[in-house]
Amino acid sequence: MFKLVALGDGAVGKTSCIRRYTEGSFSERYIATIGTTFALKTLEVDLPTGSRVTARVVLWDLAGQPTYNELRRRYMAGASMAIIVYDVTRPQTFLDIGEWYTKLITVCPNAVVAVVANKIDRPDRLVPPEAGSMVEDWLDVLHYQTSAKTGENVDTLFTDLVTRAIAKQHELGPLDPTSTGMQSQKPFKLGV
Ligand SMILES: Nc1nc2c(ncn2[C@@H]2O[C@H](COP(=O)(O)OP(=O)(O)OP(=O)(O)O)[C@@H](O)[C@H]2O)c(=O)[nH]1
Ligand SMILES: [Mg+2]
Repeated sequence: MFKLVALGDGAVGKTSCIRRYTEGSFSERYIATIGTTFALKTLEVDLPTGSRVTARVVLWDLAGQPTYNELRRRYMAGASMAIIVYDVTRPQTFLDIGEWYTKLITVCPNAVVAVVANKIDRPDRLVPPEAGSMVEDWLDVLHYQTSAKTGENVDTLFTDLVTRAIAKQHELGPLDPTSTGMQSQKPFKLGV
């Protein structure tokens, strides 16, 4: 069982990427995530050693709005993977990536991280693909260009992350079973 957290500014498409991956659907309507929610996914992963394993992933979807900073810090604990998402039509969301990365690495220094350039289907794209490649070298993270709308690269993104997380777990040894956050914490909503 692996824990993944989704980070990034409000409305960049964190919920949409998770929904596309776990349910195969997409909605144009923006409904800001309140507090946290989670989804589960079971997948088969081919390891570089040639063996095939079944992995279970808990995908925590954390609200991007700044009010939830404290909550987010608590929910990042124990994550072995993270996606940091930005919206290619809003440069500010790209500029905020460094800050998200710092927040994450302070809590989860061993997490496998992917920076995700989302909404690449949009004709009004402003952040070019080269900017994402620069981040890959700068922060030593994986980098993907996705569209939750068309589904482009979404499966690849998550499958690669899980494959890397499994490889890393082999390097570091097994994690504390309570660290998925499932045993000790329940998702809850704020403001309702
Ligand atoms: N065209 C296009 N629109 C997208 C894509 N991904 C998300 N959107 C739209 O962007 C808006 C925000 O998406 P969400 O997935 O709710 O964003 P979020 O990052 O979860 O936002 P918070 O929960 O507020 O942090 C919605 O209207 C989505 O339909 C995409 O790949 N392409
Ligand atoms: Mg959301």
